[in-house]
Amino acid sequence: MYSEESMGVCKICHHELKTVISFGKMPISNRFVTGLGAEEYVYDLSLGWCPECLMAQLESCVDPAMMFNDAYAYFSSISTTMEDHFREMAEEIAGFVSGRPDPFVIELGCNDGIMLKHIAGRGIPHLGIEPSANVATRAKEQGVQVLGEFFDARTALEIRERQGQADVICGANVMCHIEDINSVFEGVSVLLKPAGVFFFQDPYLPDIIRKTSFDQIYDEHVYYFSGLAVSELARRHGLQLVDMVPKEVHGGSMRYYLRRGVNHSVAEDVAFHLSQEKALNLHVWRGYVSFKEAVDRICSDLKQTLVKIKGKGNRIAAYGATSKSTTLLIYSQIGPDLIDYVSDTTPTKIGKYTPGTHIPVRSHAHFIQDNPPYTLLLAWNHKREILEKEKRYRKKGGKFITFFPEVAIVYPVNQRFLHRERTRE
Ligand code: JHZ
Ligand code: SAH
Ligand code: ZN
Repeated sequence: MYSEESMGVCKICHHELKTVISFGKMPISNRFVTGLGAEEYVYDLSLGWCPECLMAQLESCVDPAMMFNDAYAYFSSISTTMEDHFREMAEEIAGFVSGRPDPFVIELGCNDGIMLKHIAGRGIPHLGIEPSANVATRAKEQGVQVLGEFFDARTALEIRERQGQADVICGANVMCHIEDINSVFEGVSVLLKPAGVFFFQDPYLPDIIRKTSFDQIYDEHVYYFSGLAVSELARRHGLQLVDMVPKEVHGGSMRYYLRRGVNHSVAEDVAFHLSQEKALNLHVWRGYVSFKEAVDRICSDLKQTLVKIKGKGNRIAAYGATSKSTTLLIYSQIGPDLIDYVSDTTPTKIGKYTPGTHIPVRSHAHFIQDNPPYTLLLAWNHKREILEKEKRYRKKGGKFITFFPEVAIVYPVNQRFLHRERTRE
């Protein structure tokens, strides 16, 4: 189901949404531009919140086939942090299925096989569901079994018919991408063995609100989950939220564990996280009213900081041509006049231009050679890994500019200690 006409209505319970923030017209966040003449597809990006089922979500969505296809720009295996993270996830799954008869593991959105290659390597029967053909090919090259489709209730029935039910159904950074999430949950509840586990992780709404990390809001992220909303969604589909485990990746994520049925023992942490979410007022409209103001403050601080630095004749590069920076750059009106280029290690992004803002994407080798005095850290979620990787750049005087929860410049005082200069009084 892809529905421009359902704009402003909750995709889960059909209640009217309340608008949290509108960003205006945006291009497709992962569609890097080859030639500058061509017109880009645009849509209205706005975040809404449903007062009935408590789900934060986009008010209108982009057709999934326009985002996830054979030219998908995001390859998961771009960071060693994520490689480590998914190796651990595979170990947890292997532990869970060990000793079970006929184990079967399904991952939605397996991308380039970053997680499932470890399951395949252990000889555990598995299936990755991955509609983006180019990344799926990479997964297959690593011995992963892949079904090149969009997962929904229909695909679930087809898989069950062919291969039976699964012990584990999981997904990272994919559940929040699927507009028809009711169909996904319906599919999971028929495809999961009665004693199986369904778990998924996505950026956590309370982290987005606390840090004002509004760049997480873009076309691919249809939903912004909280435990409150996930437990309600699970309930509607005969599933139960039994555990919640925070993960540091992607700027603050939450992993949700669900089981079929309703009478499971629930980890104490669930009540803890739900009460924290209520303390942030995420169950009432009050929790969302000041978000736009906080976003606008960061955008204007960031723009002013860059204008000041550029005004003194400095070159400014950016680091990480991320999908999420599309929202940040366009909404803050930061373009090639302020940023000379974005450094990125993804071969298919290099030589192209950022969507909407048209900043050139250059190789990491170019960045090292150019040695710009300032670098805007767009891939802020990989900060630890990148600051470590760029020790030499920093030692030579290179400064990173960060912006969440406020604009700051990371100075290389010495290798182990980071001094942060506040840019606001
Ligand atoms: P990164 C994508 O988001 C899209 P993005 C998607 N919607 C989602 O939810 C998450 O992933 C999972 C580059 N880089 O991870 C590589 C370097 O150049 O923040 C990437 O292009 N050098 C599915 O796009 C980008 O930065 C480095 O050392 O916001 C990082 O993209 C590192 C670590 C990364 O995801
Ligand atoms: N799990 C990986 C990939 C995230 S990128 C990680 O965390 O890094 C999101 C992936 O989900 C993309 O590769 C995209 O093609 C895939 N995807 C999008 N809609 C999907 C759907 N309906 N079913 C399965 N995968 C989907
Ligand atoms: Zn709703």
